[in-house]
Amino acid sequence: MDAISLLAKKLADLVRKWDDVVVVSHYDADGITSAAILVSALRSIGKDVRFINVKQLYSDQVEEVKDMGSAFIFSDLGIGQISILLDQMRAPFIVLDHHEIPPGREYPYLLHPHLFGIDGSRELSGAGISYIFARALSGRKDLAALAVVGAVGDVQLVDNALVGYNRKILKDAIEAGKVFAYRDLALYGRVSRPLPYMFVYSTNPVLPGLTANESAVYDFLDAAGIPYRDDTGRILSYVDLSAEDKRKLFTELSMYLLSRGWDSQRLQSLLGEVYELTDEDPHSPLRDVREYATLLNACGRHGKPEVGVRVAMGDRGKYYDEALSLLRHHREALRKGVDYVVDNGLVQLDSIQYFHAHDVIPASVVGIVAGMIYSSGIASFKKPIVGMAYEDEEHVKVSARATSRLVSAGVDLSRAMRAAAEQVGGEAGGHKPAAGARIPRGAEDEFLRRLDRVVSAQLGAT
Ligand SMILES: [Mn+2]
Repeated sequence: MDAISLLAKKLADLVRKWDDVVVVSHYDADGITSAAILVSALRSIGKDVRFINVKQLYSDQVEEVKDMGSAFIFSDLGIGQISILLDQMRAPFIVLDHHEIPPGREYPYLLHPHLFGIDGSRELSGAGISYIFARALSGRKDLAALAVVGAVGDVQLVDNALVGYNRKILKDAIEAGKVFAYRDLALYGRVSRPLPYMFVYSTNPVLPGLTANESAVYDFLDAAGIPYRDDTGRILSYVDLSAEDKRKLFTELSMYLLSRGWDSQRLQSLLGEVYELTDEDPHSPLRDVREYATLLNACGRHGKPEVGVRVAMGDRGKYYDEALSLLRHHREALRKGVDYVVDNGLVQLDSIQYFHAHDVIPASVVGIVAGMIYSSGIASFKKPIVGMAYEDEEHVKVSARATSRLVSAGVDLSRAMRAAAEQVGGEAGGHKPAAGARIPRGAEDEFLRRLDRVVSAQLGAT
C-alpha cells in the first residue's frame, strides 16, 4: 500500500466511527464527482449522508453548513480556507483537497497530493483524492471511473492524457471494467455529436477553415470520401466510423490543416488518449469522459450541482433530463462568451492579457471561456490570460490561466492572484497554472495593475 493510501486508511478508520456525515464539495465537475464518490462509498457502508456543493467556501458558507450534521467531509475544497474552518467549525471534519496549501498551514486530518510530492494541478484531482479515501473506506474500485471524469473535468490532461497518480486511478477503473482507454482523434463531441458538427463546433482547438463553417465541413468530408450517414440515412458520429475511415479522415484532415499553416506538432495535438465508460449508452454524452465532465460542469456552473451529483450517482431519469437541458444552456453561454472576446479583443498589459465580460456571461463560466480563448489560438501564449465578469451586485469574478511553459518560467497564478486580491479586499485561490479570485466591483483596474506587477516580477522582468 502506498503512503497516500495509508493515510487514507487512517482517516477512513476515523470516519467509520461517525454516525452521520455531511459531504461539502465544490460545484464544478471535479467537486461533483468527488461528492458522488464519497456519498456512494459512505452509503455502501451504511452511513447516513447528506451533501451540498458550494461555489466557494468563505465565512458565509461555513456559517451556512456548519450545523447541517455532526461530522463533515470537505472535498475538492477546504485547505485554502482552513483558518476559517478551524475558527468556525464545531463538529469534527476531514479535508480531501488538492488546491494549494496556504503557507504555514497544517491540519492533521488532511489528505492532499502535496503531502506526498504529487502535483495537485495535473497528477491528482479532488475526485482522485476522494476516490483514494473512498476506496480505503469501502473497498469499492468501481468508483475510480468517476475519479477519471473528475480529473478530466479539472483539466488535468497533459498532452491529452492522464499522467502521474491519475494513471493509477485509471488503471483501477479499467480493472473494474468501467472504463476503456485508447489513442484516437480527441476532438470534443466524438461520441454524441453528428460527425460534421464535431468539426463545425470545434473550439478547442479552432480548426482553420472548418470551425463555424458548415458547408466547408460537408465539402471536406465529401472530398475525403468519409461517410457521415449510414445506409438507412441515420447521421453518424465519429465513433461510428470504421478503423479504416478513421485513418483516412486523419490523413485528409492533416493535409487540409497543413495547407492552412499548421505544423506537424500542432496536428499531433489533435490526437490523445480517449476514455469511454463501458456502462453508458454508445451515443450518450456520458459515454465519453470529456463530454461527461462538460455535462457535470454545466450543472454546477448554472446553479444545479446537485443535479450533477444525482447523475454521477446513476440517475438516468428526471435529473439526467435536467442535466441535458443545462448542457444546452451551458454551450450557449460559452458561445456567447467566446463571441464577446472575439468581437471585443483582449486588453494587453506588460505581463498579462485580459477581458472583462461584465454581465454578458455568468461569472461561473468565465474561467472556461478564458481557457477556450487560450486554446483557440486567439490569445498569445506569451502571457497569462485573465477573464472577468460580474458575480453579483458587489463582486467581480476573476479567472486566470497560464501555459505550462509560463509556469516553468516562474509564473504562479495562485500566489499572484492571492497577492493582488488581498490588496483590494478580495479573496483568491487555485493552482499555479489556473486560479480564481473574487474582488469588489470597481477595484478591477487596481487589481489588474497589481496582478500585472506580480506576474512581471515572477517572470523576472523589471
Ligand atoms: Mn478540483
